[in-house]
Amino acid sequence: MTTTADYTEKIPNNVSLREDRRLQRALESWQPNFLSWWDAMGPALPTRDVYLRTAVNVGREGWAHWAFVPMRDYRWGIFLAERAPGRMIAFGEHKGEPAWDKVPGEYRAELRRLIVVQGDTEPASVEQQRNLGATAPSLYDLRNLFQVNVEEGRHLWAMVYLLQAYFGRDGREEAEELLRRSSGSLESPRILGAFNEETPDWLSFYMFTYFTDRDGKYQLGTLKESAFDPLSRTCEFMLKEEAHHMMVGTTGIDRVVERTAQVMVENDTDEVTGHGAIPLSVIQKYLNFHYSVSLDLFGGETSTNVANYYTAGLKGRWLEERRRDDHKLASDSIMVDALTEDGEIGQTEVSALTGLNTDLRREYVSDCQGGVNRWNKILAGAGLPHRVRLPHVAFNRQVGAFAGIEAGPDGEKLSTAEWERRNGEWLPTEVDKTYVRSLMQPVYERGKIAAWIAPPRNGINDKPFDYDYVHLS
Ligand code: BYC
Repeated sequence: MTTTADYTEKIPNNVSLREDRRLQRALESWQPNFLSWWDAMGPALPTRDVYLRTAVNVGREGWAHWAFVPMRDYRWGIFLAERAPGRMIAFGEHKGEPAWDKVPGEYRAELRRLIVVQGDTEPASVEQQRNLGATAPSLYDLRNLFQVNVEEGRHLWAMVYLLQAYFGRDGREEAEELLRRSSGSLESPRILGAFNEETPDWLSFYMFTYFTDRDGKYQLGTLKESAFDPLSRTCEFMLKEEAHHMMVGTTGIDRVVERTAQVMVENDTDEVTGHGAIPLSVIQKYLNFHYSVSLDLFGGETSTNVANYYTAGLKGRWLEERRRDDHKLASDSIMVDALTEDGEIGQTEVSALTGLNTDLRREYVSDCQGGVNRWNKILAGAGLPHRVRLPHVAFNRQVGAFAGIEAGPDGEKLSTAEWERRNGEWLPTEVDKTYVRSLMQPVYERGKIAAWIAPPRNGINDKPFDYDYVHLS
């Protein structure tokens, strides 16, 4: 296998697709359905072309090509990271055996499920972000949105390739279903909760790309450890693209906080709405929402599903090979968040295997704390005493140990009545959302930026901020 993609093919790929006519035909017959979905559910703003990167190579250097591309002509392709010759399974009951090139019959259903759940999130996010182009704060941000969108589309291709190449007729049916479900639909919603929420404004978009894309980073990181080598190599390459998406979120929130801090200092007030900025209290509420729904994406604190995935070698831990244990965990234990016997928020000891969702979630939480530290540094740098923070893991949860109770951001248990009365202090209210939406006026002029956000420090691919990143039609 070469690392460079074959762009003479209808579907660019580095998986020698032309040597497997059956698969090629199956994917080529899915392609027009993908394009119809893209036309109906992809970015709504009409554009002539956009300055985009396209993956052309999976090697270490120079993997992307940059050019102005009409979005519909983006070359969505299939790329697997290079094969690691002699790769061995690093964990679970098959530890030390050679990685699999095919799907073992006994794990077919579980692997298909993992790939379908992963695949379902990719088009969902494109659907959620469909209308954001209408209110972009700058051409730079508009470009970043579209880059994220086309790459999530490519990540859908990545999962569809696995389904069609390794799961026969079931895989082809699942590939069609991925285009049929849709975010927020009552009849046929996306599989995971966060992917049925709205992304109606750019503050939500930055929070989503910070918190929800970061779940993607950790889930892809565990699938990269998979004994099923094509899944592992697919996820490895997806992670490369994913880094940009998180940069968009991280620096997006940086810039909102920076602008708010500036307005607070200039006017010596916390009340920045009169000055067209987003109050820190509203930023905190958006953070609380996106963080808590993203915690739900890790599944329950204890889960027999995850124990089975691990033991079978399907889904590993974050940086599995750096862990200093036996990589089987059959006799280990872990403390996980739980309701105590008297119904209080506490912890309990469970087997390390059933606690693996918690293990992953903890890695994620400490990564999220990194963002909070950055934003607090911006506030401190502006000379302000205000700080943002992550709410308690029990706050606003719909999945796992705390799904059945209400808790405030400090982890205090609340009655349903108190939660009903007070949740507007912690989660965006209609008033907050309406205010944020009122700020969302498009700025499409080169080098200009909306008043509620600071410009970025750097442009994209060494281009300046005032580059003409997007040509509207
Ligand atoms: N919403 O055994 P449990 C990304 C279900 S993001 C609704 O505790 P498990 C991206 C669960 O399916 C990364 N339902 O869960 C980001 C199970 O149902 P069954 C996406 C939920 O299996 C931004 C039941 O509840 N990738 O890439 O241990 C933009 C009991 O759950 C939810 C993956 O998630 C929920 N939030 O773990 C674009 C990786 N949570 O079996 C892209 C693949 C749980 O009783 N998925 N349920 O019918 C997995 O590894 C696991 O399925 C999960 C759940 C981590 C999601």
